Amino acid sequence: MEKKSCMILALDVSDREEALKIAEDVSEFVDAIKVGYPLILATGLGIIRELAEFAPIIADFKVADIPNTNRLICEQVFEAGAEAVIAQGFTGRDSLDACIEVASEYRKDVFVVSEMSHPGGAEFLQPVGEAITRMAAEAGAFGLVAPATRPERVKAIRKIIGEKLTIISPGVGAQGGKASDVIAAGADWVIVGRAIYKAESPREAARKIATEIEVEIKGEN
Ligand code: O7E
Repeated sequence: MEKKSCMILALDVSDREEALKIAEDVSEFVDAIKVGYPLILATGLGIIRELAEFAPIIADFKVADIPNTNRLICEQVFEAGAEAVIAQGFTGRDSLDACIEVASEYRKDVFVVSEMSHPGGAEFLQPVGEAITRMAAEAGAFGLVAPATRPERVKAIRKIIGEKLTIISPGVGAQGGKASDVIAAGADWVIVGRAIYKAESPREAARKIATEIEVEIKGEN
């Protein structure tokens, strides 16, 4: 996945036409589009190939099962045309290994959720987030999913993985995170959903966040 705007669109709408229109409108400002249960359950897995015309697709199924089931899920996801899949880390190393094995067969990537951005993410997952991060690095994942609502946690995860893995970070906008803060904390990409797809002009909203990130990155150099 090429790093240009450092932004990923979370396309959680449930209408096919709306999804395709938003993807086309904002494609200039995003490096990838994340699709998950809301859009795929509503429109079918074929939406991945349709959207791939505009940007690489990350399939957010938060895969969290036994190794054999994880393998079967990942095969479907990559056959459907996704460039990457998102897996949960809490199911353990063997389950994650199954996702990474399938991804490498297809020459695709796996992102692992270490901890989540919502308030409940601090309840059970955060205390084991750093252990999950280390496991994901050892297993050879491409990147981690870390919360934009807690830039200090992004910083801590970056410290553990160094420059070896990437970090994608959801929680910007509707959940209160600020794109420039999370990039400054060490995320490679921010993931933005409602702040773009619910905006009056998704294109203008995406442009604004992309500019904020660009200013932050230029300021660092
Ligand atoms: O709040 P929004 O509308 O900007 O959407 C955020 C998206 O990121 C949404 O699809 C949600 O399911 C996802 N997400 C989080 O918000 N928090 C997390 O901790 C993890 C995810 C996620 O996508 O995990 C895999 C990247």
